[in-house]
Amino acid sequence: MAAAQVKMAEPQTSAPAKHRALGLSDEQAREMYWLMLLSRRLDERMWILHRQHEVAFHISGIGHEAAQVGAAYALKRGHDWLHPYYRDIAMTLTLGMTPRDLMLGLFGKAGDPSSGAKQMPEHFAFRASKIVSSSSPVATQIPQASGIAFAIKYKGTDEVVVTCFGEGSTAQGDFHEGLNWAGIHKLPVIFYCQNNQYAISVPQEKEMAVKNVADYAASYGMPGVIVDGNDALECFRALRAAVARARRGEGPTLVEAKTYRPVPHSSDDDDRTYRSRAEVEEWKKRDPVLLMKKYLEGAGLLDEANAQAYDARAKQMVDDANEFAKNAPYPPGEDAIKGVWGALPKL
Ligand SMILES: Cc1ncc(C[n+]2csc(CCOP(=O)(O)OP(=O)(O)O)c2C)c(N)n1
Ligand SMILES: [Mg+2]
Repeated sequence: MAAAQVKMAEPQTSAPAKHRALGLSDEQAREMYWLMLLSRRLDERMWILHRQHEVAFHISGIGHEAAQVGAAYALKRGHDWLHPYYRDIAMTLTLGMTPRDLMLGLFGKAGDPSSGAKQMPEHFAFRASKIVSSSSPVATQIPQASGIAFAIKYKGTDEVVVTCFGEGSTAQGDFHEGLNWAGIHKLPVIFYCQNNQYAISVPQEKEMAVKNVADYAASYGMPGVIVDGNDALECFRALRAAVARARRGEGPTLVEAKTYRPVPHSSDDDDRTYRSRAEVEEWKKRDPVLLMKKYLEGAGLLDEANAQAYDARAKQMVDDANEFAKNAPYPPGEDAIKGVWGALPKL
């Protein structure tokens, strides 16, 4: 099965009926934009907080907002599972985490729902939305997601699992083992690669010998789909189809969203050492938040006054989350052993 080729869209001109043809209401299309914008503003603040030495580390989802909001829209919140990776800020916001939740994690304060401030920032987890905590070694979430999908199949429910990772992570054995297992057992899991073309400083051609991550799907007996990762509606379309296939019991899908990371890999990276400013500027023309805004304007669903109101509301929520987390207490020292070894019998 060869990967389906999808043409990368030019900066989007209006296609007003596209979201309705996908079964999305005008309100839902606007909400997708809102979540992308909120994620962007929150993420920008997190960078600033790092540069002000308020927090120790940040790893960003900037540029991935369309890929994430589009995909999260295809899931039933609280019913389906997400085994995320560290860029999934917009995905976790869409599935019900709040800016306060995410800021508590960034500051490492008490009440951080991801890990009670034990993990590094952006190691998301949120029990109410079935968002599973991941480890730092990349790709470990992939076979674990297949394991969850195996349990779902064993229990006979109609839940599905989405797991996210970058294209560099496909160089790990875990990726291949996870897909192989899911392919053999026709498990209800979607492998969602957010291909931003780099693994820190390593470009894609030094990560893999094939052109597309989706090309690997054929080896594991599942469809491989390529989608424009800067187009939220296209990502929704691809994930919705993959989720429906998984729910029907037909097995896994590998979806590759082609996108770009216009910021450094993390707060501790200087991307000027491995890529040109011209390349970054070229991709900024296809900024997913701007593309979605243009789409809504073309569809007559957003004007300048609405857009400014959205921005003001996002800033207010980010300010609130920032203050809330900054002023929150650190967890007491004894919490370090809670939820880790605490449940084990004393030796
Ligand atoms: C097994 C392992 N090797 C190396 C690292 C260090 N590391 C953290 S993120 C990363 C890049 C991963 O690239 P990709 O999978 O493309 O995701 P992206 O960060 O580009 O979204 C690396 C090498 C790690 N966390 N785990
Ligand atoms: Mg990458």
